[in-house]
Amino acid sequence: MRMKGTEGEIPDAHFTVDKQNISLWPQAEPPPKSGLCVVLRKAPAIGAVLVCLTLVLVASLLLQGILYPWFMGTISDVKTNAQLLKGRVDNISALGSEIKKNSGSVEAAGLQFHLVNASLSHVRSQILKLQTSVEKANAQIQTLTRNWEEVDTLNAQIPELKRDLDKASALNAKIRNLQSSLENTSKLLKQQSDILQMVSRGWRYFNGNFYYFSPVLKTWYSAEQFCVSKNSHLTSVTSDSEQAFLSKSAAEVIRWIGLTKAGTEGGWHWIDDTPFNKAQTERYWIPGEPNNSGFNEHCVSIRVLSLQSWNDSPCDIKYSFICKRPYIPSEP
Ligand SMILES: [Ca+2]
Repeated sequence: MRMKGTEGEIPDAHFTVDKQNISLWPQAEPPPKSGLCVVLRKAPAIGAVLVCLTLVLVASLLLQGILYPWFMGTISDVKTNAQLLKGRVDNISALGSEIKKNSGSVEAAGLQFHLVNASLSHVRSQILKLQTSVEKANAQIQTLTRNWEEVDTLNAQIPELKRDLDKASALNAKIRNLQSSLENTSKLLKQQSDILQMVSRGWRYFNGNFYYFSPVLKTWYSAEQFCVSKNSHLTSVTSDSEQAFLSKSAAEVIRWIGLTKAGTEGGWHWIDDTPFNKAQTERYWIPGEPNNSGFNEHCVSIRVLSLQSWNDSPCDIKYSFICKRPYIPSEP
């Protein structure tokens, strides 16, 4: 061991301990072991040994007094640090378990996050669709608004339109009347046309009937056959005006009419099936007629220009004759 003092004042002290032998020397290099036995043998050296031992004891005591508390303090510090470390390790373990626990939650949270993201995307697309729908609805609302404004304009025009409609209704009524008049005129024209057509064929029109005054002479039956061939019969007489018309138109030429007793038991009848009115026709006979001269006068003719113009004659005599045909308006 080497104890170093203040440089220049105290020289370094050197010593060795070897099997209960302590050697001291003043210089850096120790003396050779062969010299130790020499020292032990020397009495004055014992005091130095004692001094050395004393110094060793003092040094040991000093070391024990200084190092032990330091060592114990260090141990205590180590223990404290170890406890602190243990506490931290425990905390770290607890944190690890917490982290493990939380990692599952983090995964679940991640999954939830993805789901939420997907839902958000869906919601965004729905929002976009809704925006599109809202835009379309707005456009339709604007169109409806414009249409409504047009409806308002039309509503404002309704009174005027109603007046026009009333005028149109009045015009329609006039047109209907005109149409009716035109139809009547058309009927009359058609009737005139029919009459003219019949007149052009030699017939005369009177009070709804056509009459044909034949220029040729035929027996009563042949005359009737001729009339039938012209869609008519020998004429009947149903009124004073007709009787006056026939006697006047006969122009004092003897002409057969359609009254006969032939085919019956003495009774007069009209060949066109008009009911015979004996009371009304009494005044149409020439006074003294019918006399049934020779009991053979079964057919009637008009002989004179008078309301009393009828005479019964034999049916096979050839006279002129009068056919009668009701006027039936033809379809337009
Ligand atoms: Ca007669």
